[in-house]
Amino acid sequence: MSDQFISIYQSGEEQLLEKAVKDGAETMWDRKAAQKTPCGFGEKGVCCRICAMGPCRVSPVAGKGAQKGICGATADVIVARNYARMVAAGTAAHSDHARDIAHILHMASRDGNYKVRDEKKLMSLAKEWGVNTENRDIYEIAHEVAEIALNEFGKPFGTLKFLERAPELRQKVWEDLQIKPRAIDREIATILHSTHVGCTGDAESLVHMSMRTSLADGWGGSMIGTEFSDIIFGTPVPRETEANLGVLDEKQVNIILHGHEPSLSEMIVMASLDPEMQKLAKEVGAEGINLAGMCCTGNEVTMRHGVKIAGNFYQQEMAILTGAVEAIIVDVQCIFPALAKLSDCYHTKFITTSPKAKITGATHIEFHEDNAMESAKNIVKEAIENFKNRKNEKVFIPEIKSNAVVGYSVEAVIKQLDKVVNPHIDPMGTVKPLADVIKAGVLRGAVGIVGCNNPKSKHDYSHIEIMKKLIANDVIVVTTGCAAQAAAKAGLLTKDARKLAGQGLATVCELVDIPPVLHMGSCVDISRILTIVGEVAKHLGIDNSDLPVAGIAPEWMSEKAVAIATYVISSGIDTFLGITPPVTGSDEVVDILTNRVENMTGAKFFIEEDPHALADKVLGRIEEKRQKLGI
Ligand code: CUV
Ligand code: SF4
Repeated sequence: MSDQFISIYQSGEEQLLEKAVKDGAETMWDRKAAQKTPCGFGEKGVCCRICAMGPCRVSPVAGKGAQKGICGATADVIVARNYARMVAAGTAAHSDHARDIAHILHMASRDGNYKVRDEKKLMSLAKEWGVNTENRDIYEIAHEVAEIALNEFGKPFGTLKFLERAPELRQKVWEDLQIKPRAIDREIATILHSTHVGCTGDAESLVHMSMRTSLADGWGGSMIGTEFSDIIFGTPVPRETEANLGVLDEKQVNIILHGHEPSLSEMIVMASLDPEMQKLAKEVGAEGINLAGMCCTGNEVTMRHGVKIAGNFYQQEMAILTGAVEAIIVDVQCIFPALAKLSDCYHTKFITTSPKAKITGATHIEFHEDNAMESAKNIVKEAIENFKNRKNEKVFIPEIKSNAVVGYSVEAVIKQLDKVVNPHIDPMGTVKPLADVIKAGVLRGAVGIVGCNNPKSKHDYSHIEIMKKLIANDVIVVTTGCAAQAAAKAGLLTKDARKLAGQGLATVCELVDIPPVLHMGSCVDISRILTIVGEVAKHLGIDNSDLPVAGIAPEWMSEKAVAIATYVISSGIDTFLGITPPVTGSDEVVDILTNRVENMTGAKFFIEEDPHALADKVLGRIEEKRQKLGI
């Protein structure tokens, strides 16, 4: 195996942590140590502080210790309620992001900062939603489409429009289970209501409601986030980039983009290209402006502009520890509040931009969409002017980075697949070639590997071990979020990585000209994975749950991940978690999630903390599905 593929385990992180000690900087590891043993009640999900009669904590062991909270809620109810609230919070985060993006389309104009970049996608969505497109200005259509999307959040009647994109068999499952989400905000509000003290007191009902709410994320908020970002900023196409902290450049003004919504990061990308800004950078003695992304905003800008990836979730502190970052610009989600104090140890400016995520100790420069370019330039200017404050003796950039190809939207994947279509026999522009190779067994299956980093697991280790094992066994991997960035750093997003693939997958990669692990974007872009799985199922005339596919979140940590995992299950796709969720205090809830839910949705949860055992289980399950399908 070439060094490139193991570099992930020698990424300079140890040196940076040593540097932290020397610089007197505190990191997550110091704080983790200060936490000592995690609270066993919280870990098992049996701590309730929903009302002021409590907090109550009940024993996770039946027949021993307090079995009920003061109101009489059992461990089952408390665990399920806590779980439901995680789903609600995760759905809220993705969907509130989507709402902002829909507002951006609503304000887009021909001469404004935000434009329609993918007219084709807009027109097809307009058609899908019955919007009149004849003899109308493209922006008039855009605004009407945006308004329909905005109404998806609060419409009083009906269910979400994007549900109709799912295979018919899947829609029938949702119909029968009565889990078709109505308005997005309504599902979030309803579950908060139902988990209020003295409301739902039944674990199964809470899981059932969680499924409906989570679908409002996957087939609602997240899908709106993806589709509208594509319309406004362009649908991603494959492009080359580099990943890991080595992308930081000693000679340039380094700006880290961290967070989630492309509305901000896109404008920063534009602002940094502005000749005025470039000139300013030269004036302060830098060779230029070097943008580098982190977390999902990093994914958004890398797949549309090739902006380099500085790292994933766990590396946000590492980036600052290099002492080479002029500014870390954030908007919402997955941002450590610790960055404020950490930045103080260096010259780094920690700039918050969203009224939704202000952080004590940060420099707050509010980003206004209606004045986007101006705002973005002000923020970039702050960073440039900070270059002169850099202390060279405090700079250490680990010289490690890998090449990667990113940007496989569903459209881009289909375009690659067209390479093997004989147009005299088969139609172009479909997923048929993918369905064919899965059916033939050249590919055993397809797996989505997604999610965060978590200090409970060695950084990126589970992501990479699982990916390597799956591709070696002819399972194609698609990836988003911080998992995708782990793959990028490990060199798995290169066409070269094909040599780690089994013979079947390697051949497919060769013919279709793709890496064995495909970068599909940010967390909201898991909706792209739902779309492509659905297209393959439709093509074969079966349901998602019949396909040899699975979802894995090896190192997840956020509530968003719980929402995602739940909508993936509800969409009929098995989900494997590498970190145990706080549900083990209730045998009932564990039984529902890892067993009974299969009778409802055709898919279930698997919890397995050992990455190699997890990969084996995935492979076993894929073969089971193949056998059932008779392929
Ligand atoms: Ni939205 S949710 S740490 S950035 S994947 Fe990364 Fe992805 Fe988890 Fe956050
Ligand atoms: Fe205790 Fe019930 Fe109040 Fe929870 S809702 S804190 S279990 S009394």
